[in-house]
Amino acid sequence: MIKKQRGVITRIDGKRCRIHSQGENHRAYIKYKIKGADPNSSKPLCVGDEVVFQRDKSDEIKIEEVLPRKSKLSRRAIGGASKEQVVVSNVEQLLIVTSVGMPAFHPAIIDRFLVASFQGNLDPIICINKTDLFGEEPNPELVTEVIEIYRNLKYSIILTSTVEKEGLEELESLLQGRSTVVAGHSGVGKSSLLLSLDPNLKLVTKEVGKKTKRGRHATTSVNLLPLKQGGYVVDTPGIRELSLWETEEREVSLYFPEMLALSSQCKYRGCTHIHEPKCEVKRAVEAGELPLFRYESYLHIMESLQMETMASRPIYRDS
Ligand SMILES: Nc1nc2c(ncn2[C@@H]2O[C@H](COP(=O)(O)OP(=O)(O)O)[C@@H](O)[C@H]2O)c(=O)[nH]1
Ligand SMILES: [Mg+2]
Ligand SMILES: [Zn+2]
Repeated sequence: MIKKQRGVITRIDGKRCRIHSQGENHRAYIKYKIKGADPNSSKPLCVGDEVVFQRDKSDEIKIEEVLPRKSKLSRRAIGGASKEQVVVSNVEQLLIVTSVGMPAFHPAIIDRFLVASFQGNLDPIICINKTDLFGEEPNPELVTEVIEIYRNLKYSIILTSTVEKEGLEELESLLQGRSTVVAGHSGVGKSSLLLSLDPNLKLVTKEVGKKTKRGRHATTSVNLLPLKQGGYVVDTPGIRELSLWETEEREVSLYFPEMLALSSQCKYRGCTHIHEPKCEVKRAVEAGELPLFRYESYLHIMESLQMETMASRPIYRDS
C-alpha cells in the first residue's frame, strides 16, 4: 500500500518545490490539480503550506492536498486578473523592517503591513533598523513620534543596527523558536539582520532569470529557513509594494484601533472618515489628538483600494 505523508513546502522555484517531512526533503513538481487549493490564488501552493503527498508508481511525488492555512501574508497578484498571491503561509509573525537614514524613514509601509498582519493572522513586530544613521535621517522628529505612537498602541517595536550591534539580542529573543516572515522595502537591512542572527542562513538574493520579451525577468524565490536558535525565517526579497488583497474599504479603519475607538462618535454610520461632515476622526486629526501620519496612511490605503477596484473593473467600449 502506498503511504500518504504530510509535509511542509519549504521552497518553490517555478513549477518545482521542496517538501520537508519528518527530517527529510523531497522534490516535487507542481503539476497536478491539488485538492484544497484556492481557485482565487494566483498559484496553487506557497511556501509554508502543509500538504499531503505520496509517491506514485513511477516514483514521482504527487502532492494530493493542501491543508487549510492558519495564517498568511498575501497581496494582490501583479498583472491582469484580480488574484491573490500568498507569499507565505502558516508562519506566526511578521517582522516589518524599516530604516532611518538610508533609505529615509517611511512609516506608511509599516501601517500597510500592520493591516496585512491583522488580515493574515500574523503577530506583527516593527523593526527600525540603521539607528547608527539616525544623524542622517531627514525627519528625525517623525521617527521619534512614530516610535512613541506604536508603543502606545502596544505594538512590539525594536530599534536595531547591524553595524553597531544594537537591539540584536532583543531581535533574537523575539525570533527564536518562532516562525517569522520578514518584509520591508529593499535596502532597509532585512538580510543583514537575519545574517546577524545566524551567519549561515542561506538567504536567496534576487536571481536574474530567463530573458523574456519584456526584458530580463528577475525571479525571486521564497525560502523557509531554519534558524540555528530554533524556529524559521522567511526572507522576502520580492516584496517592494504591498497591494492589499481583498480589503473592503469600510474594513480598513478596523485595523487602525485608535480610529475605530473614535468612529462610534462619527455622525454617520459607516463613515469613511474622508469626506463626511461631523466626523470624529477628522476632528481628532485636526485637534492633534490622532497622529497625522496614521491618518495619512489610512488615506493612502483607501485611495489605493479605490484605484484597484477601478482597475479590476472590466472596461466597456462603445463599438
Ligand atoms: N549603516 C547601516 N547599514 C546597514 C545596516 N543594516 C544593513 N545595512 C546596509 O544596508 C544595505 C542593504 O542591506 P540588506 O540587508 O541587503 O537590505 P535588504 O534589501 O532589506 O535585505 C547593505 O549595504 C547593508 O550593509 C545598519 O544597521 N546600519
Ligand atoms: Mg535582502
Ligand atoms: Zn468619521
